[in-house]
Amino acid sequence: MLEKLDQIEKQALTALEALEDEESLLQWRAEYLGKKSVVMDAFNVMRELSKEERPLVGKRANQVRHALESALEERRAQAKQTALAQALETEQIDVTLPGRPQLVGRLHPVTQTMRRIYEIFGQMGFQVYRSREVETDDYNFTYLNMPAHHPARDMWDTFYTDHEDVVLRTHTSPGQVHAMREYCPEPIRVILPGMCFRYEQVTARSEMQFTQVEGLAVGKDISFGDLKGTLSDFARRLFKSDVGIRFRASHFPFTEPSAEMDMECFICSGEGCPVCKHTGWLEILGSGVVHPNVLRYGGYDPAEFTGFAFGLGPERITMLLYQIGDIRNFWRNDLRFLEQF
Ligand code: FA5
Repeated sequence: MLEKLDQIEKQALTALEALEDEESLLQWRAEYLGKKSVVMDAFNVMRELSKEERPLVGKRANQVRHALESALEERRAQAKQTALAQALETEQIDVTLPGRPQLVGRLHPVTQTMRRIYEIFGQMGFQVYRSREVETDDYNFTYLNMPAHHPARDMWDTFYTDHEDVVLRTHTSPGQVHAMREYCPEPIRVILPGMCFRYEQVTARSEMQFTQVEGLAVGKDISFGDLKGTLSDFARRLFKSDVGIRFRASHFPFTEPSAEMDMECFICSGEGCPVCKHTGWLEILGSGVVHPNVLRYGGYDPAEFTGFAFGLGPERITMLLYQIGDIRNFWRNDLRFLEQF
């Protein structure tokens, strides 16, 4: 048996030298180290051996097994090295090729402005209140003090739907009444952001679809002075400078008195250009003291409560912040434009 083991060891090691690929190495392993191999068989036949022979054969069989196992591992490592050397020789890597850039997405410039607006009003104690984009005629008009057939409705070119009384909201103001009905009789300090839709001629400063951020404060002793202070402070925080602003008397059926806030046109520095309609000023929001009828529709007693409201246009503000000359860029999906922000 001992002689047989010596012979097998020699034979196995010689055979191993000629092998390279993993498949033939596995075959070799099965033949010389597998269950039915001579080496393993030596352990099985031990029982039949004499007492003296048994430990000698056992020891030798173990030695051979270990020798073959380590020879196999060594051969495997060698084969790996050879394969690597061959690959380096034949497959060339051009390290001077430019890498493939990873496309990283980013927030739309208007979304960035909206988030800045939330942050500033958040610091002033306003919470974000989400309201629906599809509205009933009542919320978009009637509860905002514009009964059916009232000519003031013409101030907003409206997308009507096939459903009677259902419109795409023309402004975020209907959210005022939703918020009031939910919070009444508590005081309110909310902003209501979202998309609005108008059946309008698209120009450099007006889109059919645009965002607004509405603001609403309802409580006791709230005055027009609070409105002016809040909005002036907002403008200072947003533009981080003493940008020229002005309040201009205006009219909205749901506020009395009403005012629009303009900002000095950044594009022409007040000289006049198509964006500011050659006035030097850009209107960015409408505002006013909440009309008593609207408070009543919201459930508040106007003898006890007052409030102010405003609706601003993030697109217009983004145009001012980055000196963008045409509002239509926001929906063109042109990456050359969007990647600048
Ligand atoms: C309103 O929509 C009123 N709901 C605002 C308001 C709220 C007044 C609360 C009083 C109290 P106006 O139509 O002016 O008002 O629009 C408000 C702002 O939305 C404008 O100043 C402008 O910044 C923006 N805006 C209006 N129309 C467009 C448009 N077509 N494209 C882009 N921005 C617009």
